[in-house]
Amino acid sequence: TGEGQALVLFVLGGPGAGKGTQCANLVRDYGFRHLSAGDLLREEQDREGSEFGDMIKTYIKEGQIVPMEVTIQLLENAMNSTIKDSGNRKFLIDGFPRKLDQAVAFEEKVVPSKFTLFFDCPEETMRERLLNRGKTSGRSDDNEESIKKRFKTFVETSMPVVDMFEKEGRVVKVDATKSPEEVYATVQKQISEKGL
Ligand code: UP5
Ligand code: MG
Repeated sequence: TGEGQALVLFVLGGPGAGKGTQCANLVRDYGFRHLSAGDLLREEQDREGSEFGDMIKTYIKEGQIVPMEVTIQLLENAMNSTIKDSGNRKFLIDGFPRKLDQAVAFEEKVVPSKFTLFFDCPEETMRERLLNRGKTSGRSDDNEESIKKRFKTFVETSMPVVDMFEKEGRVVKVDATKSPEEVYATVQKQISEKGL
């Protein structure tokens, strides 16, 4: 199917760091297809007849990580249909991998990433952004209680993925505290140094 030849960037960062916001900029200017693992899971949760709907719902509300078989399958399906429908093989994989074994499995079975774009942001800033978004997002996890759980999972389970890639010299780290425009200017500068 050709996903083995895809160009993949992982886009990681804590809850509310601005992954989705910056991916939209990169789609506009670089022609990537944006695949948010969280969005794919929420779609699957709402899909009529999904056998995983209830399970996904619980995991998301509790800030827990959905078993990777489900997420990887959704990502592969989306990649394959993008390649088939448009020929586009450039992907931003947003919010995945969130656990070390997911990183290993994806890079072995699907395709190695070119590098990881990591949005670095303190919790207090992320918390404010999420609570603010929660006023209108309708997301079941944009509330105080779920946000606390998401932060804990991020620190304990997902940050080790970034640390592993960092040790391998495969992370582009961006300060995500400034305005969206300023953050994007940094992203553009840093990825151009990586040949994009
Ligand atoms: N905003 C953005 N940038 C800003 C800036 N520079 N200055 C001021 N405001 C800024 O942004 C969040 C909010 O902040 C928005 O209102 C935005 O306008 C503003 P956004 O770009 O949406 O941030 P993002 O990092 O994408 O935040 P998101 O909430 O999507 O991150 P999460 O990682 O928490 O959510 P995700 O959807 O990836 O995952 C949700 C859940 O799904 C997980 O907790 C988990 O339960 C499950 N999941 C899995 O199990 N496995 C996966 O592989 C993926 C998800
Ligand atoms: Mg997002």
